[in-house]
Amino acid sequence: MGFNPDFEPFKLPEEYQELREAIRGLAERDIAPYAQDVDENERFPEEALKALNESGFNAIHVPEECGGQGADSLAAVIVIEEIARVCGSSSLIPAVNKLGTMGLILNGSEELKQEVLPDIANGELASYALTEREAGSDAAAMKTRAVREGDEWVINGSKCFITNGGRSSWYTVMAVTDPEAGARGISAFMVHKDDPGFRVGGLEHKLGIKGSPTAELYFEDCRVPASRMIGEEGTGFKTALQTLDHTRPTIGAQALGIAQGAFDQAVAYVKERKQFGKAIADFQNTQFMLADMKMKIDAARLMIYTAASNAERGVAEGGERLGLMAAGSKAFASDVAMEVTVDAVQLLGGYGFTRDFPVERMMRDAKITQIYEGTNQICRMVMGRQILG
Ligand code: COS
Repeated sequence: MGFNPDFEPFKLPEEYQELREAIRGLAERDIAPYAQDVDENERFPEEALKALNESGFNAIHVPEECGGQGADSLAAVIVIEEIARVCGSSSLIPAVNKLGTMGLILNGSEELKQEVLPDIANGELASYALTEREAGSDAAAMKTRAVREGDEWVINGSKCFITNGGRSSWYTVMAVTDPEAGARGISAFMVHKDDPGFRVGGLEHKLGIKGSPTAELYFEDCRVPASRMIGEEGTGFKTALQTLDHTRPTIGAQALGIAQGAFDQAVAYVKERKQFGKAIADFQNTQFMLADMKMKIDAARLMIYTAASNAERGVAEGGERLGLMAAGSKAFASDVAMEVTVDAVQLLGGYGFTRDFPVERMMRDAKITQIYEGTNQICRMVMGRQILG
């Protein structure tokens, strides 16, 4: 079989390359200059939100019929990757907008989509509320309860670790509607920040992604119209897990971007830094470290892009199980991000340990990617179950 130079399965089509150039330019111009300040002051990246909203990169996944751009999963991961390359906190704007709306997009009614999604396309934020204090990896053990009263559902309980909580207008909330039915007794709702009985609690003080608020949510007789349920009663846990099958690659993309950002910083530094009369780039130890970092990043990128493309085909083909690749790409890319950022700090030596260079921030930001949207242990468990059928 002869090599056909026109067949380039591992080269992105031109429109994705152009997208990367556009978002990289925006990220370097409008997001990178504020990343250190956002981290040090633990403040929301307002500049990033403005730039992303103005350019439409805030939520490119929202379908065209709901006022969005209808961009595919591969485009979405490229956007998240490029933002994360300069600021992990800011990359959570498009990533969590997708997480907070994916269940609705997959399983919600047209009316509910029209009620919610135009707001997100127009620059408001969405979040995803699954986790509770006593129900993290074991998400089906949640206690938040929704009871039907006439044309409304009344929700009571609390959620924690909600990314962009307090900044979002819309929340996808999973709650128990039938306590006797286990995972099949959970339903998903869209809750608005102005719904009566909805309250945002305290913020977490974290190791990294300090620009993105992580909040508790309280539901105290919180009333939502019955039309706000996503899909049928009892399908909420499936919606929650299907969502994660689509969005774990987006967290993988965040990890990939953080790794690439740290790698780029390290490459620039070793060419400048001189010790023993030459640039440290001239030492074989440095070259071997960079080679290992590059191999891992390239492998992670292939996995993430494959998982994202797979998710797109899954939608087109009617919801095939996507979990294996989604969980694997997220776990792999986040482990890579941790390893690469630690190595980047090492290559910068004492300077890498200071806040004068961004690699220590990237190292701290990388850690959460091994934990959220399914710890890497849960991701491996999801993979194990699928491998063994
Ligand atoms: N898509 C759709 N449905 C799925 C699914 C998927 N990917 N995975 C499982 N389901 C269904 C199962 O088919 C089962 O439904 P039926 O009883 O109708 O067959 C139901 O969901 C329960 O599945 P299972 O028994 O496997 O649930 P478990 O409680 O054993 O485990 C895990 C589910 C551990 C995979 C899940 O709780 C999980 O992913 N936990 C991590 C949560 C997480 O990622 N949190 C981070 C939140 S975002 S920061």
